Formats: sequence, structure tokens, C-alpha cells
Amino acid sequence: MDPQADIAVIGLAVMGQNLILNMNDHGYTVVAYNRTTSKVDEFLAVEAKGTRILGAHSLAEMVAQLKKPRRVMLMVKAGSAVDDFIEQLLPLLEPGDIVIDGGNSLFQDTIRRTKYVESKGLLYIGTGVSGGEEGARHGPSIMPGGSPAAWPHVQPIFQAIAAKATDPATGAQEPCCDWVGEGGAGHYVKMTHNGIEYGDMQLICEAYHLLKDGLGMSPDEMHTVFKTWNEGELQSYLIEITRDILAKKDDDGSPLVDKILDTAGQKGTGKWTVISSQDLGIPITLIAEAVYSRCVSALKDTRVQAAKAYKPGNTRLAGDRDAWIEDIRKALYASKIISYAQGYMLMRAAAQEHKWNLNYGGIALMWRGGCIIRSRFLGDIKAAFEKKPKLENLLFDPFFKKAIKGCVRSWRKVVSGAVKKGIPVPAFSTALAFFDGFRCERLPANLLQAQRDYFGAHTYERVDQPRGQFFHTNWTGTGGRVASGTYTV
Ligand code: 2AM
Repeated sequence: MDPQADIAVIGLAVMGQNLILNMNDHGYTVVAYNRTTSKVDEFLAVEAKGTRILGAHSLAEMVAQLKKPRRVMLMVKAGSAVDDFIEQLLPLLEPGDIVIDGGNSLFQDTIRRTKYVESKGLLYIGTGVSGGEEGARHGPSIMPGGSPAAWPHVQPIFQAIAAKATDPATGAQEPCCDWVGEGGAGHYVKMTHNGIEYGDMQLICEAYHLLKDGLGMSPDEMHTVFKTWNEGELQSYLIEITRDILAKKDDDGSPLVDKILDTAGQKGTGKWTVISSQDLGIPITLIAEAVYSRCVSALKDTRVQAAKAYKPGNTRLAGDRDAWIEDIRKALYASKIISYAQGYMLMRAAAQEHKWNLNYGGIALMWRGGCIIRSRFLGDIKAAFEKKPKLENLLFDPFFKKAIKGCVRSWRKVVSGAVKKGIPVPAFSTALAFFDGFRCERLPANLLQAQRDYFGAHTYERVDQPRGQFFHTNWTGTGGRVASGTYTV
């Protein structure tokens, strides 16, 4: 029998299964394989029953069912499982065949694997897939990168199964999937997406904390606030689920959210984003605070002790409640703009470092639907890059400039109010501190350079001399004349 499958998917955990079912819905014939082959039989007998989905009990059997060029997508645990499968697949595939990794791989691994697979004459794609189980089943956001020559062969499948979102420029429905760039670009953009997701979630949690402890609101009252917010410029999936979470009752009829232990977990993509920002020297302070806030939350037992040692005082914010709610909304909106501006600064720096030609508006459109950070706001970002593809910083776009200016009074009121009352707002306040630093023409780093030169002869540049000339001062009269030379880490 002639090979009839359009694509193979390896890995039958929930994401893999749902992607297969989604591909099947769009008319593609998929062959499914899993290390534990009993899962193939279970899948074919239950979830895939009555579909055209095929199964295989060995990689050779799987490959034999594929049309050429063969497309093999891995939906397995990130890490060594991906490398192991690549090794097993290479002898079974031919030049021109395509290996796709749809897991949450570290972008450096994807850079390495792209080079390795290409060196064997095959093509490689490392792709972010966002949207959780539901997204995978009915339309995820897909962010592919790797070997450019592979893209035309997977584009029809990926764009068919991806979520669709309205392009604000044309009003047309566009797939939330487009080619991101070479090597690890797709996984880098997915990683940044996850970092931004950490930031968005932390911002919402801080708003919730202020409404709860600052204004004494009940979950039902907060449900109404989030419902209203979701009808305006904050409209997004995360605000929407927060609205619904606040309305959810436990079996005894009390709000479920109040019963949930306040310790957050993490799987590491937020951390990777922050590590990459440190490598590139880009201040993504909001995502960093979001990661650290999860770490603080994890110190539950220590916090319980500390709460006894440093008893919090009255946390109620004085003044008109409705005015505070609107101020908190604006502080959240402004902080969110800062977070996305920082995320885009990071992607821009990574693109420069790795020579990726990223399409920033296209990325916003990919995130506009299907994924966890999907929002109306991303349409505004797309529009900003549409107007000016080479926009240096989101904060210079007229729409966002106006938005920030319209929020700044409320933002300061909320951050200072929270500080006075002892309600922690690390993401709101770091966003404001970044904004104030970003728009500060003369920071105190002149003093810092003087300190560095004082103790380490690290030299400094002068305001009255051209850039690139370095000076050293013998500050104490006892040091030598020799500078240690300039270096940047
Ligand atoms: P399994 O069902 O045989 O455990 C999510 O964990 C998916 O990744 C599952 O399909 C799982 O296969 C697969 N997976 C995890 N680690 C693996 C490994 N080291 N080798 C092959 N597949 C692996």
C-alpha cells in the first residue's frame, strides 16, 4: 500500500493527542506513535475511534506510512527524549525529510538540533505551541522556527490547525501561526510568551490583592470588577478566567479561591526568560519580579512565621472605592504596557544576537489568539508595528504613549498607596520604577562609574568629551595611574 499519512506525531500525552485530533479535523491523515506503545492502541480505540488516524508500534512502521517529504512531529517531554528520538529517526529518514519538535524546548537546544539535523541533510523545526490542552485541540498559537526550507512543507498543516484572529489592519481572519525565524527563533518567541504570561498573571494577582486587602472586596464583588475590566482595554483570556475563578464556589457554597493555598509553582520558562535577559543585558524587570514573586509565595511556612514577627497593620486604602478600582485598573494597564515593551526589547536584542529577522507585528498577531496571553491589547501592538515596522520601542508608539500618559497619575497613586499600607505590589512598582528610569535623561550612574573607578580603576566617560574616550582619576592620591581597562560583561 502506498504511504498515505501526511504527518507523524510522536508522543501521546494530552497535547500530542489533541494536536492529532485537530489535524484530523482539518482533513490531514496522521500516524500516531508513542514510546509506550500500548498508548497507541488505547488512543486508536478511544479518542481516535471513527477517525482516519493511523497508529504505529515502531518508528520504522511509522516512517513507512508517511508521504514524502516525511514530516515527523515530536510532542514529547523536553530534554533528552527529543535528542533520543532524533538519533532513532535519522537512520530511518532521507534528505529533505523534516523533524519537528513541538515541545517546550530550551531555544539553545533548538539552535543546536537545527544545525545537527541540517548537517545530516534533513530539515528541522522547533516550534512553540501555546494554548494548553484546549488550544491544542481547537486552535493553538503556533510559533515555528528552524530550517526555513522546511516551512513551506508544514505551513498548510500548521496554519489550518492554528487559532484564527482578526488582523486589526485588514479585518481579515489570520492564522495565529507564521514563520518566526531561523534556528531557535520559534522556541525563543515561545519562551518570551511564557515570560510575559508570568508577568500578566502576577499583575492580575496584585490587582486582586489590592481589591481584596486594600478595599476589602469579596470574591463576588471582584468578579463584577473583572467582568467590567474584561469589557474594556484589558480584555483578555487571563482577565476572563480570573473573572470566572472569582465566581466559582466550593462544594459548601463558599468561594473556592479562598480555599486555595497561596504557594505558586513554576515549570521554568519564566526563569529561562530572565536568564536570557541577563545574558543579553536587557531589563525585563517585570517578568523577573513575577518569577521571584512565585518564589516568595513558595516560602509559605517562613511567611507564616514572619507574619507573626512583623504583624501587618491596617491595609485599607482610604478614599472613594470606585475611584480606587479605576486607579487600580489603570495601574494594571500601564504596568502591562511596560511588561510588553520589555518583552519586545528582549526579543529585539535576541534577534540581533542570533541574526534572526523577527517580524514583531507578526508575533503580536500570533499571540492575538489561541494562546494564554491572547488579548485585545495584542491587536494594538500589531497595529503599532504595522504603522512602523522598525519601531524601536513600544513606549515610543503614539497609541501607547497616550495610554501611559493617561494612566500615570493613577499608577503612582496605587503604587504609593500600596507601599503606605504594606500591600506588596512588586510588578506594579518595578514597572513604574522602570518607566521612571527609562525616561530619566540623567541617571545616577555617573556616581556609580566614579565608585567603580575609585576602587577598581574601571575608568569612566565624560559628559564634556566624545563617547568612547575613557578616563581614570587617582581618587585618593595613593592609587596608581594605571587603569584596569574597560570591559563589559
Ligand atoms: P510515554 O507515554 O512512553 O511515557 C509526555 O511525557 C510524552 O513524552 C509521553 O508521550 C512520553 O512517553 C514521552 N516521553 C517522556 N520521556 C520520554 C523518553 N525519555 N523517551 C521517549 N518518550 C518519552
